[in-house]
Amino acid sequence: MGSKQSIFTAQQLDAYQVGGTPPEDFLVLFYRYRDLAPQLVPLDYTKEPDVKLPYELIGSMPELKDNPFRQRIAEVFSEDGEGNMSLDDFLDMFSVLSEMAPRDLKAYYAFKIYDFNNDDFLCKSDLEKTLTKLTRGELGEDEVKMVCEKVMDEADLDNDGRLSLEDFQHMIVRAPDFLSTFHIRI
Ligand SMILES: [Ca+2]
Ligand SMILES: [Ca+2]
Repeated sequence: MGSKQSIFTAQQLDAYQVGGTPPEDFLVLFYRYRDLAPQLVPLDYTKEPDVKLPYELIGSMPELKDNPFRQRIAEVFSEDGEGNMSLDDFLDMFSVLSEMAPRDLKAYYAFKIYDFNNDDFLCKSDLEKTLTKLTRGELGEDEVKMVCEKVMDEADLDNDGRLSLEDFQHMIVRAPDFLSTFHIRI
């Protein structure tokens, strides 16, 4: 047990707990992270090493590799916006994807993930990309466009032709499928 304690300082462990990751999950996640690249991730984080794992390793994890949004997920949670992840990024990602995460928090990140051009709104083109991925290519282009228009019609409460986070939060109450790709069991 002594070796576990020396990976992080007591303050770091406290901070991670405040961040919402239960302590037991935290160490499990740390080892998951480290196992992706033991040569890059030291067993001493007390001096906060500047380590980032490349997207290729993150995206190949069994929890993500079949998720059509894996690249967007990694981009949204990585500080560099390119999917390369520090341990902090990695912990944030799993705490939001966890089945325990509050729905509002999940919805907030789902919105960011679906906002492909990062302009804080879901426009038609964001929605079309989202639907194509959500249905894993099973819908033809015309069907995607139709569903998209229907979603926009119903969800765009202020009629500005795009969905704000608020529009989106209302929409997912009736369309929980938009959150279902973001539940991950660690
Ligand atoms: Ca957008
Ligand atoms: Ca709107």
